[in-house]
Parts: sequence; C-alpha cells; structure tokens
Amino acid sequence: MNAVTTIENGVVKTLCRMCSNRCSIAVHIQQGHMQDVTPLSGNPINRGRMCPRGKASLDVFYHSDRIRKPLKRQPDGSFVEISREQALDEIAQKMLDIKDCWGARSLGMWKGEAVGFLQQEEYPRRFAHAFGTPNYFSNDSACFNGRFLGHHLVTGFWNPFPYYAEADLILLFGTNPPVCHPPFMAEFADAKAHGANLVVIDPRLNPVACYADIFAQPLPGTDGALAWGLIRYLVNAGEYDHTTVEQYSLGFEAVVEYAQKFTPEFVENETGVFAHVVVDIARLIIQNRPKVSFYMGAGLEHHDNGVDNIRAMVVLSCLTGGLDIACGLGWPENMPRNKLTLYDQLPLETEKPIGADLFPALYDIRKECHSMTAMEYMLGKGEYPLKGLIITGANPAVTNPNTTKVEEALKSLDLLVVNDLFMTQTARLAHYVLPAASFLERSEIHIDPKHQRVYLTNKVVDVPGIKDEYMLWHDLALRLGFGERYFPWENETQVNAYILEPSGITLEELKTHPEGIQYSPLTFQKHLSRPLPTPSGKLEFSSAYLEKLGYAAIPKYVRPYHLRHRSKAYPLLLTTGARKTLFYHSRHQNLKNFRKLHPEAKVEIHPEDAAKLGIENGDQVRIVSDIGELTVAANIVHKAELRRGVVEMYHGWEEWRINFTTFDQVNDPISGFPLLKGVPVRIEKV
Ligand SMILES: Nc1nc2c(c(=O)[nH]1)N[C@H]1C(S)=C(S)[C@@H](COP(=O)(O)OP(=O)(O)OC[C@H]3O[C@@H](n4cnc5c(=O)[nH]c(N)nc54)[C@H](O)[C@@H]3O)O[C@H]1N2
Ligand SMILES: Nc1nc2c(c(=O)[nH]1)N[C@H]1C(S)=C(S)[C@@H](COP(=O)(O)OP(=O)(O)OC[C@H]3O[C@@H](n4cnc5c(=O)[nH]c(N)nc54)[C@H](O)[C@@H]3O)O[C@H]1N2
Ligand code: SF4
Ligand SMILES: [Mo]
Repeated sequence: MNAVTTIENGVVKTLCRMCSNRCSIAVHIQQGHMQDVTPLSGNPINRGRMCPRGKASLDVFYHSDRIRKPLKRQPDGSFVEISREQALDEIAQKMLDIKDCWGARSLGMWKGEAVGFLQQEEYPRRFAHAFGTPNYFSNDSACFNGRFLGHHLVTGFWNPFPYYAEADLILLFGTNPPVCHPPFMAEFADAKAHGANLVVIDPRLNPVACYADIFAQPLPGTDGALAWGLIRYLVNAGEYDHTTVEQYSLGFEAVVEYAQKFTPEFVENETGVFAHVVVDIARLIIQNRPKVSFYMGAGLEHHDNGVDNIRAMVVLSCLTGGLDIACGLGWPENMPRNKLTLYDQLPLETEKPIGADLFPALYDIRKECHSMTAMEYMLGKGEYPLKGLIITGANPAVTNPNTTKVEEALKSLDLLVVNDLFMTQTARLAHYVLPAASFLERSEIHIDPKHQRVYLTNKVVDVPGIKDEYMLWHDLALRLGFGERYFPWENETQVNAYILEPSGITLEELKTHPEGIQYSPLTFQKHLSRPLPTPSGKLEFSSAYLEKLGYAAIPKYVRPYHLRHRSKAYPLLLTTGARKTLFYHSRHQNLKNFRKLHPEAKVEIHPEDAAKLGIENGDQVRIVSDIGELTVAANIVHKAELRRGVVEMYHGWEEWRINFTTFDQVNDPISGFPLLKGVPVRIEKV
C-alpha cells in the first residue's frame, strides 16, 4: 500500500473508530510505516484500555484486498479500474439523467455504521437536500432509532449511557456489553466493588450474565410485559418517586390503571420469567432506587413492538427517581455547534420522503427515510420510483432484512454507487465502487454526550488517490453545480473548524487533547429549573403527540408477532445478531487471525430442541422462515445458554446471510424497525 504517514517517526494520538465506542489510541509510526496501536489513558471512555478489534486497525488498513482505485462494472459483471475523475464525471451525469427523467427524489443517499455520526452522517443528509431529494437512509433504521424514539418520546432527550459505576443496581435488557461496549465493563466492576447488584434479561446467556445476581431468559419480544409488571409492583406499593410523578410528569393515572393487569403471574405467562423472579427484581429496584441504571440494547428494539416496550422501560426508570441523576437517565447538555444539515433551509417534505407516511414519527423526529420501504420503491411498488442510490460505509445486502428482496431491489437500480474499503456483497451489485478512506485517513469531530466531551480524530496517514467522505460529496456536488454554494469548505479540516466555531473550543486545543475536552460542566437535576425538551415540558408517560398520530398515548404492551401468529409450521423462534467480539456486523471476516477463531457460521440450538429434531453438533441444518431459508452448521449449546425454543444466529456473515430469513415488512408501528429477533422458523436436518 502506497501510504504516506503524516509524520515519519513517532506517535499520532487519535480515536479508534473500529467501533462507535471511541477509545483514545496512539498509532506508532517508524520510517513512514504504522507499526502498532496502543491505548491512551485520560479518556474516561476507555481509561487506558482497548479491545482486540482496535488492535486490528492496521490489519484492516494494510489489507491486501483493499480497494485502491475506482471500479466500473462491465456488462459481463466484471469490474475494471478507472480514474476518479472519470468515475465521478460519469456518476454525476447519471444522477442528472435520473433527475431529468424522474425527478431528484428518485435518488437516495445511504450511510452505514462504518462512517458513524455527526458530520459523517450530515454530509449525505446535506448533499441529498442540496440535490433536491429528501431520501436519506441509514443503518440507524435498524440500529438505535427505535431506542432513540423510545427515550425521546418520554423524556425529550436521548442519552442511554448512565454512569454505571455510581449505581447500586444495574439492569441490562437485551444487551451484551462485554462484546458490544467493552468500556462499560470497567464501570460495572466499579459498581460491583461497592456492592451493586446486576440483573440481566436476555433469552441467551450472554457473557455478562455470568456476573448477574438475577438472570432471566424471557420469550423474545415480551420485555414490555415485564416492564409493566415491574411498574405495577412499584406503583401499588407506593414505592415510586412522588415528586417526579406529581410535578414533572403527565399520564401517571393512565399508567396506574393500565398496569393493573400485569400481575406477576400474568407476566410469567407472557414472558416465561417466573412470577417470583419478577417480584425479586421489583424488590431490588425498590431497595436501591433511585440509584438504578437501566440499559436497553438492540435486543429490545428489533421487534414489531420495540418502541413501546422501551417506552415502558423508560417510564419505569423515571418512576425510580432516575430522571437526570448520574446513574439514571442523564439529560446531556448539547455542545453549541454548527450543523451541516439543510432541514431548515430546504426541508423538501412536500417531496414525500420515503416511509414518512408510514412511520411519521421516524421522519419527524429522526429525519430518516425508511430503508425497508426504499426496497419497495426501487422495485417500482412505491408512489414514485427510486432509481439511484449512493451508499457509503454500509453493506445492506448482508445487514438489511429480506436479503432476496434487497438484492433484487439493488440490482434493479439505474445507478448504484458504493463507497467501501472492500468488495462486499453490496459492492458486487454496484455500477461504480469507490475506494473509501479508513478512519486513519480522516479527521473528524466526535461528541460523547455522557461525559459531555468533544474529540477530534487526527489523520494518521494519506493514501494517494483515496479521498475522505467529505471530498466524495464535495467533488460530486461541484460536478452537479451546487458545490460552491453548499460544499464551500476545501477539506475536512475546514469543515471541522466550521462545526466547532460556536463552541468556543478551537481545533488547535482539540489537537493537543487527544483524550477530548469537556465542553460544559456536568450538572444534574436540570428539570428542577427548566422544562424538559418534550412538547409539554414534562415527562410524557402519555404522549399527546403519538395519540394525534393515531397511536396509543401510553406505551401499551402489544404481544409480539410470533405470539399473534402462532404456526405449527414454524415452531422455533430465531433471534439474530448477538454480536461477536472479533466481528463488527459484516466487517473483519477477511482478517486471517480473526477468521481462525470464527471459521464458519453456526446456528445455536438448545440441546432439547436439537434432540427432538435428531440434530447433532456440527450437522448441516436448514433454517426456514416465511421469508426464506439458509443452510448452516448446528451448534448445540449448553442448556443454560439459550432459552428452549429459541435459536440464535449471527447476522454479519458474508457467505451465510441469515437476513435471507428475517422480515422486512413486519415493522414496529412507530419506528418502522424490522423483525430481526423473534422470527418464527423451523429447523430441518439436511
Ligand atoms: N464486537 C461488536 N461490537 C458491536 C457491534 C458488532 O457488530 N460487533 N455492533 C455495534 C452496534 S451497531 C450495536 S447496535 C450494538 C448492539 O449492542 P447491544 O445493544 O448490546 O445488542 P446485541 O449485541 O445485539 O445484543 C442483543 C442481546 O439481546 C438479546 N435479545 C434478543 N432478543 C431479545 C428480547 O426480546 N429481549 C431481551 N431482553 N433480549 C433479547 C440477544 O440474545 C443478545 O444477547 O453493538 C455495537 N457493538
Ligand atoms: N439480522 C440482523 N440484521 C442486523 C442486525 C441484527 O442484529 N440482526 N443489526 C443491525 C444493526 S444494529 C446495524 S448498526 C446494521 C449495520 O449494518 P451496516 O451499516 O451495513 O454495517 P456493516 O456491516 O458494518 O457495513 C459497513 C461497511 O462499511 C465498510 N467500511 C469499513 N470502514 C469504512 C470506512 O471507514 N469508510 C467507509 N466508507 N466504509 C467503511 C465495511 O467494509 C462494510 O462493508 O446491521 C443491522 N442488521
Ligand atoms: S472498543 Fe475496541 S474497536 Fe471500539 S473504539 Fe475501543 S478499541 Fe476501538
Ligand atoms: Mo447498530
């Protein structure tokens, strides 16, 4: 790799972006070659530690399969290298052709998990609106938008990361921190050291459950019933925060009334969590409130009832008195900054953003179009056709539900551009594949709302011919005639300075503080002196906003799809996506050392379910759902590891795509989230 490091010898301090945790790291350079990556102390997120994925940053950077030149697909499906000028000229021309023929809204922009948030998501949002289309898509429609909405609708803000170390009780629902959020583990250890209790609710024994005081394995998609059972216990015992309820909330009476049917026995019947365990958890909450931390992971939102299950959990969290305390629902101060989006100047809502009619809260609150509905528009089944798409940092042919449909939809496009490091399943379908800059080749601003800190990543290396995300949108915008107006900054450094301007913190200061700078002092209990950022200024246990849109005002528990549509043909429940330490969605399977540890995909099966089906460990089995099927090896786990009747499979495999079986059109009614966990399936021995 023809790489030019920003210094010849020494250390560049920056942030690791191999995931969204943002640990501070030092990249060690000798004679223009990056040799090693080590963790830095001073950043409260990683506290001098890092994980094996961060260590592998250089293996990704120097990987021999990296795409280095723009590629153009030929009629026979092969790709040839072309110059960046030619690629961008042709792409811009095709965009103009689509605009002429179908209108600007027939083009969409899609950012994935790899590029992240803040400016990296604001570039495609800005570009889309400057071009004239409202259609911005992202992985977030299957990632955290559901949890965002669940929190935001009750409290008006989103900050899911408590100061766990200060808690006396930590409740984890559908999350796997040792794998997904390694930095949380040190905080859990601190909490444990002062005697905190840990409750883990997950159908699968994930590694953190081994440290739990209570571990319960519910039926997928039923956490809302558990939340309501806990709410009932607290309110009937009078053990809730009376000040929060009386002075700062709306809808408590409706909550009390609705909660009554959720007796411990009812909850047991619905969730499979024993009634006495429900009572034990409720008592732990009462003993430890208000110092109770809740964390709701992706396991709660990948259901067709996710937002209301999460809303109910947030109501419960408020009842404990956790509103804006450190270990509870912290209300972060935003850093004053310039945004890059054009929603105020060019809202484009009359252009009918895809999915905004079906999931109005998703569009209204997140300004996201619905990626599952986009597939329908590509296939000509929408109100207007979607003809072109530019994707950066995403691999939806692996990660979006209903793979058959996704592939068919992407193949039907007149223009598909994919900006990526590698030739992925999605890139193979593209007309043009552009070489993306890895995080080591970018400089960008990050904000951590929990610690109210701002960070800058320092560019470590340049690869001639490879441009960062900003330059992709900038160079296309210039060709399309709106570059000077909307992408006036010459490079990412200028963008960074623009974003930062109102904060009073300079780029120079950030450069010398790789561990980040706190942008405002941490203060708590702000609701005592100013209204909450909800429409009413209060906690909305009952939401007039949702009611106006036709939803239930309080977060009523709706049974998940699999309980509403029981079928003898599909007796098992598939949950997907329990993360693996070494993989990141579809990433890192091409790293030899990592692949050795996870050579092939396996579906986890409970030993009793396997015995009934005559399946032995390692047998090839077919997983069949109403949507599609997939054949993989069986991994018969220990009986404590999985709830009987549930099977689990990782979702990121390039060769074994479980999303062939997941549902794209069974959606949470508020967020539009697809059913990725709790999919009715049967397993057949091949
Ligand atoms: N190593 C690694 N780390 C990652 C990622 C990665 O791919 N690899 N991805 C990152 C991203 S983008 C995300 S969104 C986060 C996600 O991180 P988390 O929010 O921690 O979610 P998951 O790892 O998906 O864990 C979900 C857990 O929920 C359980 N579960 C499934 N259904 C239910 C249910 O109905 N109820 C309950 N209570 N539990 C359920 C599953 O068994 C699983 O253990 O991880 C991030 N971190
Ligand atoms: N069945 C099922 N499906 C799921 C989930 C699940 O639990 N179950 N989880 C969902 C969740 S939470 C998420 S977040 C999504 C994630 O879905 P995606 O957004 O598709 O994420 P990745 O698979 O990580 O794809 C990232 C792509 O970016 C490329 N890349 C890596 N680094 C860079 C970079 O610096 N720049 C650019 N431009 N590209 C880069 C990688 O090579 C890879 O192809 O998947 C969702 N899909
Ligand atoms: S947890 Fe690992 S991959 Fe994520 S930022 Fe930290 S070191 Fe990097
Ligand atoms: Mo995610």
